[in-house]
Amino acid sequence: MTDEMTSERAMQLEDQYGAHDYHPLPVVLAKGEGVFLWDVEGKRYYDFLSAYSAVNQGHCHPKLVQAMTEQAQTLTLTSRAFFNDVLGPYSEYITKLFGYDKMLPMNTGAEGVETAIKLTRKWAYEVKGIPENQAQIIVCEKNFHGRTTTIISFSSDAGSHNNFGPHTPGFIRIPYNDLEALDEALKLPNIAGFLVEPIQGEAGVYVPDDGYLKGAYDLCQKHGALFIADEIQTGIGRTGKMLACDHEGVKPDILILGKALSGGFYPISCALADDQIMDVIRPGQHGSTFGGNPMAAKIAITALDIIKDEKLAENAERLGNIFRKRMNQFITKNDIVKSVRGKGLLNAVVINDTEDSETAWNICLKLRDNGLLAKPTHGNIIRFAPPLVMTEEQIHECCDIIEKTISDF
Ligand code: IF1
Repeated sequence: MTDEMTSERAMQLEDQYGAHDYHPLPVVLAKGEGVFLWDVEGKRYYDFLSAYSAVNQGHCHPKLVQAMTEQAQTLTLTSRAFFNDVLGPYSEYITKLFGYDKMLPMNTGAEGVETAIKLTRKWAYEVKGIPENQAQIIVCEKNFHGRTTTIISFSSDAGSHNNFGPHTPGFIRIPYNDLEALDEALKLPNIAGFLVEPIQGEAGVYVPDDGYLKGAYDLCQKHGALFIADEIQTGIGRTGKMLACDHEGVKPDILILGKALSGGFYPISCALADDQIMDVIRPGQHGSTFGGNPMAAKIAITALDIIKDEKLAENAERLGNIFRKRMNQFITKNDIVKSVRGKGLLNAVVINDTEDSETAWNICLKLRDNGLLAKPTHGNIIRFAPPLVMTEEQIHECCDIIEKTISDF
């Protein structure tokens, strides 16, 4: 009989037997439902991280529980060595929903990004005619696209990058939100594409100037390079539209989705593109054991249906405006919060302290005590990203908690 589980015991076990690749906020969660989480001792919290925007539909959404349970009792995995009866309908559904000829199913977000990189390089050699092994992909300073060896090769974050070499070549880093820099880089030889987050999440919810995405897209078109949008965190309703690119009417050449594509039930990602790009991949040139499995396909269809049926993008737009309005009013009444930024329900509050300070962390500890879970992205930036199923009454209650916590700080 294992000992009674307590928060203390859970943290001790994880510390002793788990790699220390994270520094979690000291809270141990045991149950989730909608916008709420409960810890081992039964204390309830508002979730303002949504598992980094993977739980846009709310924790344990009943329709996703039902879809996963039914498929789990029917057929979970065949591998792509054979066909299954769900991948086809899912492929049709998602390509028509986002307006692309084809989709390539993977699992984690990083695998979705790696797929986009491989598609871009192969397209560069076989369609654009760039000399073999010379393709360059432009990325941004402070990017976050995942943790694989190739992806961290172009990270500007020392902790993600250092001592994981030798690094994969073929990437050029430019400043984010800088069309001049992009235009200059696109003039360099052998440019295959530009990989960008429509809003930089981990960097601290950096929202680019209005027109940046459209300007970047147009520059890529002008120079014959692919515009590749990583909507793994900003997509699926999070920023108040189905995609963050929708705010500027931009349709990426390659669209990468993940996280909330599964509503937090299962790692599901994909890359979408039209035939001229997607058809460079021939049988046996890419794939994954779990990619496109029938359970993932069923969950993804349901997860997307929920976003549409419950109008969660519209809800995110409306509640995000209320949140930023409240925070901007609060800023005038205290000197700890410097600014608030974001789109829809992807927001961050900038604390009036240095990037290496503990202030944001300490505020998050107090928020936890007051029943709201959030996590700093840097020493002075706290991300606030609740599930998109929140109500207006709840967002006001959460603003009350945030304002009271910071005022008492
Ligand atoms: C961690 C945050 C980090 C992502 C974008 C691809 C991926 C992510 C825009 C990779 C993943 C997660 C990973 C997690 C923390 C979180 C994160 F920005 F969301 F906060 F790290 F930057 N593109 N983001 O945000 O997707 O392979 O994880 O499924 O690694 O610490 P993944």
